[in-house]
Amino acid sequence: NLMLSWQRTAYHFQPEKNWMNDPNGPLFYKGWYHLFYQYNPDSAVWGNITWGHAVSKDLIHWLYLPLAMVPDHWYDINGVWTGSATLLPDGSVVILYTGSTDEKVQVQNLAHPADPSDPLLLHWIKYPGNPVMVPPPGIGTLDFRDPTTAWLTPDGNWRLTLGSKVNETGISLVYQTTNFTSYELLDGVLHAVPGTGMWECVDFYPVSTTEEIGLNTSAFGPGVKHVLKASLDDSKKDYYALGTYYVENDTWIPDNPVADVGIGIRYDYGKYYASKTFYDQHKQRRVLFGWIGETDNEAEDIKKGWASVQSIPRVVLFDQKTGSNLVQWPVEEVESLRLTSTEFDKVVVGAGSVVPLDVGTATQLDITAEFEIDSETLEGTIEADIGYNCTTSGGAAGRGTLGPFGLLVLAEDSLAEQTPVYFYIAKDTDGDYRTFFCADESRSSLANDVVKYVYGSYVPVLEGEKLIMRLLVDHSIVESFAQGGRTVVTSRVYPTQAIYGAARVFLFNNATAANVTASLKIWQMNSAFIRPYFNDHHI
Ligand code: DQQ
Repeated sequence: NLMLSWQRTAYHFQPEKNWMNDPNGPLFYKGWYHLFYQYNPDSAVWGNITWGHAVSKDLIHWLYLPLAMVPDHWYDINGVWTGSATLLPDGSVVILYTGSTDEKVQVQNLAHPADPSDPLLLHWIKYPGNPVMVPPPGIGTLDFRDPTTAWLTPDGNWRLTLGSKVNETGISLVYQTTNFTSYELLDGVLHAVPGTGMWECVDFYPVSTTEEIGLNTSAFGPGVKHVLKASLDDSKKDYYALGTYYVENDTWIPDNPVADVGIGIRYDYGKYYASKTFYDQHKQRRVLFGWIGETDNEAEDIKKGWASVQSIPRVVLFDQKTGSNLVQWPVEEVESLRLTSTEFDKVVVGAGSVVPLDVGTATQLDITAEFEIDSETLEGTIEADIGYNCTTSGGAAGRGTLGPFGLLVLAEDSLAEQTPVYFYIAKDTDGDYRTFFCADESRSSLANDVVKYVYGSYVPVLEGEKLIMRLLVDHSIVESFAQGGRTVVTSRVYPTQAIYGAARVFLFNNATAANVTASLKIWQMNSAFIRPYFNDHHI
């Protein structure tokens, strides 16, 4: 369908056809990155969930492989749901995943590669003793899912955690094992947060507070904090918090209780859910995948024959500068897609103006931009602007003293369609400035049957720092990173005019009382090869 084919992305992972959701079991094995994913082989809507499978040498170019696991046993006949891979010290791999049984009870199952010498890990064997974990007393049969990668404790036991809830309190249960076939539920919970509801796709991993490297999931000790992430079923948002893991009594305590899991900060303030990290032993980094769903209606997805993309994999690091958040940054391999670039040096964008940036076609771009605001304005007296909030503000069209200003991408010449990504500087009653990073989808499409939000959040800006953003633009998706990845916003948009050769980029400044100066470098991006590994003849 040519009408809808432009919505396909050029360098984001997406299935050839049909429905995809959560990333599952990412790992690096014998020279290949493996990505599994929740997949419906029969339709562009959720259902009949299997594990799709793809491999890559660089996390950007992907080869689709045959389905890794399908619902074919009583313990997963209603779906091979989300799970994780664990790489054991002897180099072998185990997978734990949730099965929805013949009675729709959620249980955890074990699988391992049929041929460990096969770098493609084409065939998987489900353990004959499955399920290996069933809902314990007090836990609902529909509230017990998504096991994490296991970690090794100093006394030689493996532990993993998985999400659940008790009443409206989201919780994470911990199981211990030595052999992956029999498990003991530990007393208490890893963590619980009242009012957050069911925790899906819990992730739990260490980050280094002293070095810019990723850590193996079993790393522990001084200079290490632990991240706990939960995907909130009620709001479909991924929240994380930094804290300390106490292996002795198996609890995790957040650094900042008011910014606890589910009530504090998020990986991404846009369309982004059910994410999962893995430790990439090949490049000593921790890499994050996230599911970017559709925000059009189901009928459109069925018409176009596919649904969802995965985010560009992001490296995750502890932010040593702020000490209170992670930074996320697209894997360096995405830069191999950069083609020609155009630089713009110190472009002055007057209050209330729009400046076109001539880069030719603007559907596949990597943009870095830095902004400076008139220092005179900052010194002057400006009215307090407390309680600014991207979502409830007037979006990019609303005007304040010191913002919004930024970029209009996937914009067409008349600006009838545009996706603004911008900063807004607000002033507190106590005179402090607070910077927000937002994306406004409200004019992203002339179609009226798609969801259009204004997204965003606060972004920490330290003394002396310029305001910087990086945008990955790819036809119907914009991934935006502020201040090196402290705050991230992903926009899923459906332009109807700003497509192919008609898509443009502009600078804009809707502040009433400040000029901004912008310097940018904009690359055209090549398409990635994302195609079947085998032709039909070989399968
Ligand atoms: N998706 C899976 C579940 C998980 C949910 C089912 C999160 O295992 O809780 O497709 O999107």
